[in-house]
Amino acid sequence: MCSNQIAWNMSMRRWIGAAGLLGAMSAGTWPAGAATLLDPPVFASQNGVLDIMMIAMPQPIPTISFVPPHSSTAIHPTGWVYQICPRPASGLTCPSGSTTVSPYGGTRLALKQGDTLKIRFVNRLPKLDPLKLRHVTDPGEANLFLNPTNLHTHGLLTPARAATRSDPTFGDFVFVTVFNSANGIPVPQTTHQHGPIVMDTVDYKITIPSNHPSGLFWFHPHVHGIALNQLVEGLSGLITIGSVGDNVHGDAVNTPWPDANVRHLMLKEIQVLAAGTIAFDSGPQPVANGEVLHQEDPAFCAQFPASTSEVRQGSCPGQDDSFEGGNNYTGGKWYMTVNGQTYPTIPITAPDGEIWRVGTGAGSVSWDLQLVDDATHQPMTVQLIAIDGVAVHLPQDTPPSAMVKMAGGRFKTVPCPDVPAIGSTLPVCVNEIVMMPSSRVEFWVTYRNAQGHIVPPPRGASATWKMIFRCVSLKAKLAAESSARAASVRAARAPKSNIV
Ligand SMILES: [Cu+2]
Repeated sequence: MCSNQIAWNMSMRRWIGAAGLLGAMSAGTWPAGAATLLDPPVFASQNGVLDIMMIAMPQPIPTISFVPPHSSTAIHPTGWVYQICPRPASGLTCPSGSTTVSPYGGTRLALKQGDTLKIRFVNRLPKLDPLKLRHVTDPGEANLFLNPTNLHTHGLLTPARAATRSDPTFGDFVFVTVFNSANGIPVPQTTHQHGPIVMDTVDYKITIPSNHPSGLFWFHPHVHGIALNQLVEGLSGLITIGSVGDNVHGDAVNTPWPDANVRHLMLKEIQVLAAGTIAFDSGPQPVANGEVLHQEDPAFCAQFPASTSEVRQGSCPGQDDSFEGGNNYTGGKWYMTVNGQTYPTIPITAPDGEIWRVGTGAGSVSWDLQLVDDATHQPMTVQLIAIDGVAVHLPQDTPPSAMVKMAGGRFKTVPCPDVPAIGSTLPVCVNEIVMMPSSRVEFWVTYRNAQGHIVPPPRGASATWKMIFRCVSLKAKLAAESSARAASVRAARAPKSNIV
């Protein structure tokens, strides 16, 4: 997958302390044409308040250029994005101009302990073809094709508060559904209607407790039956509370890790179709070139490249799965992006390396990630900083087996050479990270050799962030042995949506 080209070219300084110091950077080298990764745009609280308008709406994705079969014209598929602008803004629209953003890759809401997050939330999502939706025939779900949505702040320790007569705002209340009146009026359902229905807009007011842990969180829609579709169209973003430096200190003089050496990476994935006929729950339906398959299919791509010439840099080609009773996705593409960018370059310029805070807005994909040294083809060791918004803080007598167990087997823990325990905390290093839907992981990236030692990087050193495979079968093994070392998309046959 998630193929990010990373280029190092630096010389080593003496490393000190838990998070360490690493050498100075000179000009990096990476392939021409690979765009440099940009951090998501940020809306930060001021004087204890972040007050924004957030509009869920369709928009072409400029960073994805899909060329259909027998065509030379690229299509920018239409995803669904959160357009965000500061309030007060008049009405239910954001002004055009630089204060309004609507990135497919996601926006970061930067909050502090004690803040109040105020969001005027607006639904301008398109009406959908009910024949292309799952669950629309389930009891109480006949309105799903009108594309109702809402907002959930995943991981925040905040009450699920409903509106009252005296306070019409909602807290993080996933039972309210917001309909776009342009799509028609929802028909009353006799069952499975769990919360209030509102038209077009709702005001959220979410208070961050003054003792809330610092960490990485995210936001996404939470209307049951259609949250998967909205996620894979692009509706998600990041939330940070406090700073990395609240938990991580970088050196012997114990200064907090600087925000300047922190990256935020949002992993998203989207399936784009070539024109043809696709079987949905309702039966076969025609689809157009560039149409997004938001009723996502884990079998869209073959798990392994068909040959060594199939280079999977930020996408994998649709497969003909009809021989297994599935669909023929030939000509389509499953894009795996970082901050909305396909196969970006990440130049590491900070002398101390960087902390990467990674979130996933995937609908059903589990990302199995390794940072692979391009020279040795070995996975590089990184130091784990936080998991799912919780800082890693283990007593010094914790055995490695316990670490693996506590992390639910999602990491491959490896020795952490050159890293002394600081205080009572044991450093944890890994060289493989599995991110299931909704998970977050934060780790420290610096140049380490094949034995995991922090060493001066060779001139022009680079690594590629890859999605690797875990399935062991004869077919898989043969394919793996013959596969190219290039970055690759491993579209695992992951379980269906697991969004909480
Ligand atoms: Cu969630």
